[in-house]
Amino acid sequence: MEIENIDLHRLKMPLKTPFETSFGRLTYKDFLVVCVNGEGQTGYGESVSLPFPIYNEETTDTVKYMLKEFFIPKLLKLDGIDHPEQLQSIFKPIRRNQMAKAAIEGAVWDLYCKKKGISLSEALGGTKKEIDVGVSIGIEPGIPEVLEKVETFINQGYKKIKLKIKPGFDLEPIAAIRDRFGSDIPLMADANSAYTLEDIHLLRQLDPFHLMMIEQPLAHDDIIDHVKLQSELSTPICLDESIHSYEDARKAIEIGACKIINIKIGRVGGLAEAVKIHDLCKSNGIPVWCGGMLEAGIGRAHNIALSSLDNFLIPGDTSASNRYWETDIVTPEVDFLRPGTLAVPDGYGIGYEINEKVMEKYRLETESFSK
Ligand code: OSB
Ligand code: MG
Repeated sequence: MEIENIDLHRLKMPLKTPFETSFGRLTYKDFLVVCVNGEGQTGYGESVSLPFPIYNEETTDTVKYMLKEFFIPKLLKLDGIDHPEQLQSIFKPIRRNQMAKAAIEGAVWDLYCKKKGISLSEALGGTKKEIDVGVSIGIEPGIPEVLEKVETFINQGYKKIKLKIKPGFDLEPIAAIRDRFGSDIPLMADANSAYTLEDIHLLRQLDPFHLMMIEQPLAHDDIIDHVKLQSELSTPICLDESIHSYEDARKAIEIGACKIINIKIGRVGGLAEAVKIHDLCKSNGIPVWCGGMLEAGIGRAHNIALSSLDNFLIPGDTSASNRYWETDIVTPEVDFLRPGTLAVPDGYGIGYEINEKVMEKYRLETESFSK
């Protein structure tokens, strides 16, 4: 497969409503769309980085820098490429920068699938035709706002409600949700590393609420303390920030740091690594789900294809486009097949077309690179 040139578009899309986590508040998404062109076709990838290094160390500007200086030149220097999995070894000498690697790798997967005439789901070994999805609710000004959002999303049919928590906004909103909606709604909490082992007593008080899991309660770079915490909690711990690779996942599972893993394609450096982590978890009896980074439609499409693998046993964070966007950059927009489910497209590649008009509306700049 020949790669002739690559375009980088920078977009800024306002979120319908601000999204707040324990690490900060987001009002817009500033991101890159990577277009890899070859033999008359285009593969699309999306950088999932945030404008600020508050979730991990990358930002949209660092991703752009790494793409321009390292990953794009490396790719254009190649004499074609047979399979997207080759990128792992090609990029290996460059440390970390997972979101930058994933953005360009995703575009190459899409192009590869389009050339082969298969869907991305098929190329990854996906088997599901329909996936269950949930929704992530940010930290709200107060409990009434939380309850209103939970009600809206449950009525829409979402199959998992994830509430962001932080010290001072944890037991009360969780208790209020259980009180109002009962013990049967699929509910979990995501702390984004807001606690330490000193908070064990408080976190144990979450156990009676039978949460599906608590996501990343402790430090973003920890697995050791999570082992201690998990041994004291009946609620399963799910790791997000701490898992950057297959090796991280292997070690976390080996020492008992978590019972569930959230896989984000950007956080682990691409689809090939994501599939490896999925397979590892499957063979260890660890269910996985696909996390989200407030993606626009291209990123959402990649998440859907990944979620079609069979060990994605828990509904992911890939909500419909209208959860965050007035209008999305793909057509059709990502929308429910049935309440709380998305169809896995069977068209070639990511299976969604780009809505050039919407891309144009939100585009800040474009840079092009050729051999
Ligand atoms: O921790 O999962 C997270 C958004 C930005 C950064 C980190 C996280 C999130 C979300 C939103 O929870 C998930 C989504 O709906 O895309
Ligand atoms: Mg998370």
